[in-house]
Amino acid sequence: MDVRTYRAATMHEALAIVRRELGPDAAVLHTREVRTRALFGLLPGKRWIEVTASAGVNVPSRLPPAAQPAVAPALAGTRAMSERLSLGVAGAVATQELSTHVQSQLRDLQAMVKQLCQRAPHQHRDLPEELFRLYTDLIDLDLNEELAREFVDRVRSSASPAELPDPVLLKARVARLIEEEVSVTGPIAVQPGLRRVAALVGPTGVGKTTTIAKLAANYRLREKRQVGLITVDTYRIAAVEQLRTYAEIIDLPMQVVSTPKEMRQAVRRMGELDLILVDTAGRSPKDEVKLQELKAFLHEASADEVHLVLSVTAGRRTLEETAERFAEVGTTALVLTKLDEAPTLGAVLPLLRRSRLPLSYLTDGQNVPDDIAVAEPRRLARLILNLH
Ligand SMILES: Nc1nc2c(ncn2[C@@H]2O[C@H](COP(=O)(O)OP(=O)(O)OP(=O)(O)O)[C@@H](O)[C@H]2O)c(=O)[nH]1
Ligand SMILES: [Mg+2]
Repeated sequence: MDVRTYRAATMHEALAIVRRELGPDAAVLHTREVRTRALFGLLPGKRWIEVTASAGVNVPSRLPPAAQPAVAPALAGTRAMSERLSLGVAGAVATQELSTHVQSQLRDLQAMVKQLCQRAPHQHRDLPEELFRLYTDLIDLDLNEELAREFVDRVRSSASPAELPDPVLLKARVARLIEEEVSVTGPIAVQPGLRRVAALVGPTGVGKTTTIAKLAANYRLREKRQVGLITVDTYRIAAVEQLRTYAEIIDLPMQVVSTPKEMRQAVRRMGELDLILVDTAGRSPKDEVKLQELKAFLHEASADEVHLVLSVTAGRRTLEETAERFAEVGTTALVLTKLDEAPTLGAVLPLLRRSRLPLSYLTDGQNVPDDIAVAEPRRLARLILNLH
């Protein structure tokens, strides 16, 4: 690569030399000011401008337009004009495309708003102001539209016109409707000598093992029942250890099984106990093979109760679809966990209606054994409506 250095008294002169020697397309790579020394280096000498340039480097020329030869301004002007024009044209095309895109989105939005406006008054135009507010409050609490409207209609048909302006009374009416909507199992019915097998199933991380520990501790320590634990959670060492730790603290027999056959043997070995709690590995509701495997384990356990554990922090749709998928393993009840973490609980109602499962327990914290309660319609209704 041909790199050369030139010196001149001024920048203008230096660049003129560069242009003359290397041509107008030469790239200026570096400029600096240098001083020579006079009188054996004792006196300050002359000031020079040093320019390093090359004709062989493929970088945009840093030569200023002022230093270009006479024809250059005209050419540069034409080039600049054409660049401006092409930029202008491209810009105009881009702007055009953007505005077409924005316009089409605006049209979609307008259509959507129009549709909603047409639908809303049609669906709710008959509602007096107070009931419309109640409806929107229920939607805010994460109830689906269908249930919210149903509750509002039922409140309307039972409330007198004089009662309508009273929001507290309207909420109390909804609370009663929710109570009617919720069915519960009560606590696991444990009787001395009548071995009962209850299994907990559900997606990963929802709180199955923690809930088993809470149940085990309550039945063993508070109700003095003979309780045993079985876990089929063999693929995750930590999960087995988690349950074993609880078993040791509460002083319970525990067995780990890895096949359905071992499950049958384990249950038989615990035949003298009052309650056997079966912990299972978290399963993705989308994994059909794993669900079938789980079903086989539960079958061999002769489970009297299969509690589906769901965390209320999941969205409404996830809750409903998960319950639907787990139905095929024979779920009989629903445990709702992490009530303490969910901002709203309205999604529980469509879940209960769609799954048709009764509620068994509610958990609202990580503390074993305290953060668990037998599900109770009145408490759940108050929690859903934020009535404390
Ligand atoms: N905030 C809150 N955390 C909970 C509750 N129940 C369980 N957890 C926590 O949720 C996490 C997972 O709990 P696990 O009991 O291990 O869940 P799991 O369903 O057995 O998980 P896998 O066995 O991995 O499927 C732990 O940190 C628990 O302490 C609850 O009601 N509220
Ligand atoms: Mg677990």
